[in-house]
Amino acid sequence: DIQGFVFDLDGVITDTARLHSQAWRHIAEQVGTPWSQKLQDSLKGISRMESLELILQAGNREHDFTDAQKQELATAKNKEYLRLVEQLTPADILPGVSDFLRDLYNHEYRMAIASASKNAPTVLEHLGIARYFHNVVDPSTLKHGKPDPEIFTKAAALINLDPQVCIGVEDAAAGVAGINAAGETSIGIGDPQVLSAADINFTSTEQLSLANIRHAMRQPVA
Ligand code: G16
Ligand code: MG
Repeated sequence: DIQGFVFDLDGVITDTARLHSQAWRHIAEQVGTPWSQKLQDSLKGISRMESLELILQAGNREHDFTDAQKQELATAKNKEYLRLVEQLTPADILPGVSDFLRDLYNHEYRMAIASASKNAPTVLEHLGIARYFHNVVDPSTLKHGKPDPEIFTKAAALINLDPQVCIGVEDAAAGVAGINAAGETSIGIGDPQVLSAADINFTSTEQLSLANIRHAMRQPVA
């Protein structure tokens, strides 16, 4: 029986991608590398320093900066990102997510966040939902990013559960792959063709409910 839920943050709980993009765009302008939708999409779920490398590569500028200068650029991006995060409110929670989290909490499921973002705790505070989560994985403690299962394995361990009794919720194919490799049940939010590896597919966060999950699993969740 399912006892816990592990959530990705960006694209599942809220849309932080637009804020990351806004902040990275300024850095791209500053270093003179071109911005494109494709570049923007490639940054989803990728760590801060890896994102910077992709942006520099897009303008063939990856060898033009010292490590110290790259650190400065990443710090500047984060400062801008945090300024944007300050403006987040509960209204920025994706549709259906607040009710679902409250329902899980009332049913005493254990809940954790598995996000590549070091700013996840700050984002949760601004959204007003930090209290629902028993734990947030600190991505700086990880050796591998998604699709490696490490972040999902760690999330289950932090809420004292075996992966087999956890459901992971993701909007990215790499995340779904990580959940599956961790031995958890996966819910993919988004295009079911892109997320065909997921055990359960929902096209929108609005479909997140215990009733829908029970129906999809055809067995009692509680
Ligand atoms: C998120 C975003 C990525 C971002 C990463 C690191 O991942 O999707 O674009 O680069 O976090 O964020 P930070 O610079 O705040 O540490 P996720 O796993 O929540 O989708
Ligand atoms: Mg995501």
